[in-house]
Amino acid sequence: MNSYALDRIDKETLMGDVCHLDAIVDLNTYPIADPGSAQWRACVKRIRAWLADDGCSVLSGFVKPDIFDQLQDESASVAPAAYRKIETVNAYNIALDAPLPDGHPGLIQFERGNAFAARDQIPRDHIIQQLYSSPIFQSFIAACCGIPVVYPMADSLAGLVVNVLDPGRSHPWHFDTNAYTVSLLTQKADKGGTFEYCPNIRTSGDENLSAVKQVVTGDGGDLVRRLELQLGDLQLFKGRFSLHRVAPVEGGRARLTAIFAYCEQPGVNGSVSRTRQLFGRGLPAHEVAERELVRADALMD
Ligand SMILES: O=C(O)CCC(=O)C(=O)O
Ligand SMILES: [Fe+2]
Repeated sequence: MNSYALDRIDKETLMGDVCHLDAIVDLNTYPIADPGSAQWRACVKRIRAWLADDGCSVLSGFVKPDIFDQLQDESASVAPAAYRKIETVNAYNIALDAPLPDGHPGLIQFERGNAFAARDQIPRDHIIQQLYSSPIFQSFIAACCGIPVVYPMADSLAGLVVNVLDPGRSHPWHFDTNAYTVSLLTQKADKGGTFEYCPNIRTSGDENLSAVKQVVTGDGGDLVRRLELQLGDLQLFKGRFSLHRVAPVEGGRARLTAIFAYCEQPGVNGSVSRTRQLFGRGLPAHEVAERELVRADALMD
């Protein structure tokens, strides 16, 4: 790895970035602003070990407690703008009439009740926008994922979203399109809204349909782990291989998470159909992406 890809960025930008991060991140516990230092390496090593073992790593108290109120208020302010459309889906997010053999877990259908506020609906000065765009944060994320560099998406909708789960709603069992997902809890539900996941239940070469079927039919048993995330916790998660869901939210308050989507190549946009499904609209850039879609693996979704 080169100097954590920061050599591409001028010094002034980096110093400004450190100042921003110092106001947001608990840099004593998570020394991300000092790339390559012994503390930074130790922190990255710990996170990579968790990810390899569990498919998930939670950085508790990543955000400083003195900005919890701001973090929560900001995401609560964009939540009303989220595109709300209750949909019927399957764990692979493929067409409900896709030809699948009898007994296939993709035939099990769920109600997807979460809604996404898109990046262009989140003010540029919000904490989550600053984190998403931070070169130092990106460099730390790349190292944790074991890749030389990550890029923010070119997509001005899907790159950064607030995932809104209103009371009574859930985000059902699914796999993500990205290998890694980075998210930050910005508002906790009063009750419910537990994150549940099955570490590395499939690989790029093996769908492991029987285990997936067990989980999606409610018989997951020991395959399922549960996480009670707290406000300000950063979560790194291997969502392409680990089936996961957010259980129904109870009480009077929505559960909110910021989801940071990064790619290994610059210039990536989502596909037209997925963009319309998630946000109820698309942009010209999505038409181009549709024609030039590059696949990273041969999995079905
Ligand atoms: O909001 C969460 O904690 C999980 C969201 C998720 O799984 C997703 O957006 O794919
Ligand atoms: Fe997901």
